[in-house]
Amino acid sequence: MKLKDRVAIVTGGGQGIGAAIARKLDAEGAKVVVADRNATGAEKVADGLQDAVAMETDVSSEADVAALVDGTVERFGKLDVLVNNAAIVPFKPWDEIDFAEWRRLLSVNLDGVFLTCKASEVPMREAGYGRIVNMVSNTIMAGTPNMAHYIAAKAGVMGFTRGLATELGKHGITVNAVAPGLTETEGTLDSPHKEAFDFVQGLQAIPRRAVADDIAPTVAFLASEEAGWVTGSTIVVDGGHTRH
Ligand code: 4PL
Repeated sequence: MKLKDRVAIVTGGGQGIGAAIARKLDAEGAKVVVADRNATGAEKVADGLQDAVAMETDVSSEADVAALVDGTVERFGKLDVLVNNAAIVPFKPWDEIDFAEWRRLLSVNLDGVFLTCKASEVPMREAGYGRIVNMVSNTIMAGTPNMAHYIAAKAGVMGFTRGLATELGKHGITVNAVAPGLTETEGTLDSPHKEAFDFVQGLQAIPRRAVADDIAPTVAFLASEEAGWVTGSTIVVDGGHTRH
């Protein structure tokens, strides 16, 4: 058990890759706060875990994020691990992305990461220990169509990961990113992304569809104590699609 008695927040933990991460951290012994805008989804995931709670959270809201971090420390006494997984995953041709849509995506997928890191860093710095894992995407490397604003935000998170790692290393806090490729989830299967599976599979080194459980173990490793010398890195977990 890599995470015995560690306390973790997983944003977007109510479904998809986030839910798989919540279950994996739980299996490794962590107490998990499942944060999601969808309270029902978060509760369903938390109910299946050993010592977990659901918290309804919109990561683009500073007040929600403050309540999430304060609530975690109140409930479990500390915060060791923050997994920034919550995101909008759009499928929008460039011609349909107007400025309002661009701003909305950036506010959730990029500002949301700023807010959770800003709030979580306080108890982590006090403890002199922390693990921050930011979920990005191999679309940064692939330039996947119909997601220009999403790619911009994820590349922003990757850059932020490097900058924040530099500033927090002296406090015992590591900051890393995980970049999945196209993965089977409720979200991708219920969207135009599902049309891309066969094409993407043809580009991968390993010819099968990714599932959320293919992604979670890499997150658990970076969240663990033994990953202490890894910081500022982005690990691509995409079956060899981009080979970065
Ligand atoms: C290759 O992160 O990485 C579709 C949708 N295709 O969200 C993603 C690829 C999608 C991706 C992603």
